[in-house]
Amino acid sequence: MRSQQMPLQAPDLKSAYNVTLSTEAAVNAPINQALKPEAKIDLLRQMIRIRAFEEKTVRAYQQGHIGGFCHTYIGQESVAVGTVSVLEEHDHVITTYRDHGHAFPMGMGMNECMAELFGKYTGCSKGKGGSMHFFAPDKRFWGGHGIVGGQTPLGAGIAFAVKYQGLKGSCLCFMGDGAVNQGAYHEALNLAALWELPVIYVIENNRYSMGTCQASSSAGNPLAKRAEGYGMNWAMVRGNHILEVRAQIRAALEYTWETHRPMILEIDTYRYRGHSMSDPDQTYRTKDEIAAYRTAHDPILLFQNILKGDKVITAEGVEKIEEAAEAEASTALDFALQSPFPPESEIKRDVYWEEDHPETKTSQGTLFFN
Ligand SMILES: Cc1ncc(C[n+]2csc(CCOP(=O)(O)OP(=O)(O)O)c2C)c(N)n1
Ligand SMILES: [Mg+2]
Repeated sequence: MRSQQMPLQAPDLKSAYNVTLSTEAAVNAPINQALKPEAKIDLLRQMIRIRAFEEKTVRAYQQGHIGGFCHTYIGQESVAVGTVSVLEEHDHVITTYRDHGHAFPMGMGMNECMAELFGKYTGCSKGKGGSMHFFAPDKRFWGGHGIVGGQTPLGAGIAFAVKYQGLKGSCLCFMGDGAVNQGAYHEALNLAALWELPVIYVIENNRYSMGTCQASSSAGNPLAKRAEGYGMNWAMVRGNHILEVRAQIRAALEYTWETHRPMILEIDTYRYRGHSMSDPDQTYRTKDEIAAYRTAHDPILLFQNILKGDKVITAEGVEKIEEAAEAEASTALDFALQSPFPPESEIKRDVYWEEDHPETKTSQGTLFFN
């Protein structure tokens, strides 16, 4: 049976694409067993860098340096870092507006990202995209999308391109739990299943969307089980454990590379701050709930403790990583502060292809209003 979720068991990883792995099976997966101590430390470093960047971001926002929407990823770091760490050269990533955490593992730098937040010309989208539009197509990172679910058909399109070019690759299309009811997502699932596209929809289920929780907004649980309606495989992942994320994503990748079929992974995770910087987050959950999660399940602390227990790193080693990440984020802050804003003459550039390339214009009508 292709489309059923199997019970928890120690699986043969080659066929584990429709199995929720036990922690033990995930930790012992070949992809994790192959990790050298330095590579494990690097996973920890990447998570700490994201958090250091975002803690600076929060303060900069509160000080009025950042305008518009801004959504932090604090608490979810193991998902992006774990996922990206098992990608191969023809795999692509596309995500939501909560994109800071995916950008760095995909190879973007703190300077270009901080400058983008500040609306500066040195930003990755020349200061015209902001927090929701970190982009690096040259690194196979396709952004940063502000419309809930808007990236899901694009993810199918990227997967189509990979398959069309005959490459062994997949598209990892990240989305929130609040995106599962968008029509575009279901249209994308239908085409992905029908055309057998190597796309993995990764639902980062942080339990809340905007001002509401999953139980109040979405019918059916688990959300990934909806895959069965499209004849697709699905699996659940405990997202705060980076090794579990790595093992399960890798199994899904191998499945999509081999079969070209799509699947859905639902990753249980948690964000510590409100939906966005303008969401005070006091109406739908308690501070105690956040504190309890943070104490018992924080992905960085969890992995740090595993590495300390295995004598891969010492407390001093962790401190050094934290200091380096803090220094890198401070440098990015200075870079952003000192960078210029885009000139007014650039305001319409890089928005519509036809505006920048009038010789190729085929449509009539108005692109910009005066
Ligand atoms: C089509 C559309 N509808 C509404 C919004 C406003 N909006 C932005 S994020 C969001 C909630 C999304 O929650 P979820 O998918 O769980 O992601 P999270 O923010 O938790 O990462 C809403 C309703 C939007 N951006 N796009
Ligand atoms: Mg959510």
